[in-house]
Amino acid sequence: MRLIRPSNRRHLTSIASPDSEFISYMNSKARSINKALDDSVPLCNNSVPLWEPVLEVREAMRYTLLSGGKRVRPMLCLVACELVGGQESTAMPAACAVEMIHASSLILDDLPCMDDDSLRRGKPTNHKVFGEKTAILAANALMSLAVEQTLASTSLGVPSERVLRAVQEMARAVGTEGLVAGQAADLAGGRMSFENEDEELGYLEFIHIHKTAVLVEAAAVLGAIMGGGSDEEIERLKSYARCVGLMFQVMDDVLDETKSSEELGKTAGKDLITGKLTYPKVMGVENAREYAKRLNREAQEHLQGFDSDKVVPLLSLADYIVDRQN
Ligand code: GRG
Repeated sequence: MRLIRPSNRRHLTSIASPDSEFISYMNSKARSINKALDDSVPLCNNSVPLWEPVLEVREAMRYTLLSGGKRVRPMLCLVACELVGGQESTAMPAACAVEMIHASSLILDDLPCMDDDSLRRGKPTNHKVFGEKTAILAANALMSLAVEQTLASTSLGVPSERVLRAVQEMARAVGTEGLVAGQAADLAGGRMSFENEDEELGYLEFIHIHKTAVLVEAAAVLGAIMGGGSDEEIERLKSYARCVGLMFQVMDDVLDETKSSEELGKTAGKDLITGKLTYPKVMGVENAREYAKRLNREAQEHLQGFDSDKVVPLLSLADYIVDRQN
């Protein structure tokens, strides 16, 4: 893939709008990711049809996995791998694994006992179509498939130490140092009382880092590990991805408050109704937008030192996230 470095990218810290070349780059990456995801959950085993109840779980897995997400996380994984000198194909199983974890978390998050949502990506949520029991089974099956996929990278010739390190990073991103911690803090957020605004902001940042940024971070780290990046390269990509992940969630909060359900493909304005702790609530919409822009500049600074041409997709990805409309 050849992305021309726009002239305003000469200084890595400059901010530009995502260009059409980047959008077609993203679409082409999304096409390879979608193909790999499609192949990863077949509806039969070696052409033997599955029993009806098992088939239903596989259909529920495919429903969320293949229902048109933006594929930001797997794309980041592939680009990180290429940035450190690896091939896209080397990181594809890990990229799919990260998207499987994301899909699993969306299914669980939408359940009535969690965020209780009925609309996701403009379609009924998983449990609305398949029922709660099947949705929970599908979410768990996606988690275990994520591990299986990553381990299978050894068959592509990736050294087993890299694969084990990737699985360890992935597991950490899901548990009480990652998604689970963020979700638990988020669910309790509305009931918490804080001494002052700083404490409230600290709690909010904890939620967003764990609920969103950690998986974005894992995507970049897994890609860099699979591509054979040095520890220093992995650390720099991790710092970039943490800023991008946090910025992603700040913008998610802003969009929830400023866009319609039709524009978002999910129930808009829900955070306000449920009294959820969000960045616009704590600092106002305009300050939240400014904060996202600051995080974008910080993210781009972490990329200094990498090849200035190869880094363009990551600069554009950060711009895309801060400017996104859904
Ligand atoms: C054990 C996997 C697992 C999770 C348990 C339920 C849970 C803990 C965590 C929920 C985490 C969650 C849903 C965070 C929201 C992150 C977020 C910003 C989602 C929207 O991401 P996009 O915009 O979605 O990338 P698309 O639709 O484009 O894929």
